[in-house]
Amino acid sequence: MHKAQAGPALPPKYIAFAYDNFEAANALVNKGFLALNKDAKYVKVGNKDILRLTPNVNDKLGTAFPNQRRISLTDDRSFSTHFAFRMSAGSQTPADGIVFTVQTKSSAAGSVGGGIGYNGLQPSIGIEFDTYKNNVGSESYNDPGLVYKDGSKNDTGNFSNHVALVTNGVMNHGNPAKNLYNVPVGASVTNNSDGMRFTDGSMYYSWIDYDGKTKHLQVYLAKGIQEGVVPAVPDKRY
Ligand SMILES: [Ca+2]
Ligand SMILES: [Ca+2]
Repeated sequence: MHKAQAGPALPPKYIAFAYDNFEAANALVNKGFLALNKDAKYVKVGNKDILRLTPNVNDKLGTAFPNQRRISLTDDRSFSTHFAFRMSAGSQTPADGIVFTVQTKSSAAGSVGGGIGYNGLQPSIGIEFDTYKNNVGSESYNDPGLVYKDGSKNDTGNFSNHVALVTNGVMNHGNPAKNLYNVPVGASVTNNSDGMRFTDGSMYYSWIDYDGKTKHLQVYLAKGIQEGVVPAVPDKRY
């Protein structure tokens, strides 16, 4: 952080912030740096204060957005982010997943269900980690079924496990103009061994880098930091 200098204020060239621990005493948290919505809250797990978007209960919704300092992506600006997440399987098909989104609509945005909180959010881009196959009725999104690490498929039920790049909250992967990339991530067969199944209770790490000059967006995903960086979504230009 830089102290303000005397003289006319210049627009910031960059801003950076990091949370290693969502500690309640964290000054940025207490000052409302992040807007937490609906069921999102800080809870303690072990000796860590984490941001829990939703509890493991049906029909919950939680979002968190920077509340005070918006980041403009005009003038070819770039961004880079890294975060860790964990989703736990319950007694039912786990749903619906989480999304990292960059949007300018509202710090209170969010919606419940198969839209993973960002359905129709415009303008926005979203990188979703989707665990539920929504392919019927008003939630016909052409989500892929489950694909295991060895390449075999399980298309029964509503299990899914994919990463996708979506613009303007157009959830249907059958709309290639808005829904730019969609790739199943190899899941483990047993839900708790090798492979990358988002709801196996493991900690997952994602890096998302956007180059404003080349308009390239890269998403990386790893299970367990010691396993290194595994690209899940190849470089995609749009
Ligand atoms: Ca889905
Ligand atoms: Ca999806």
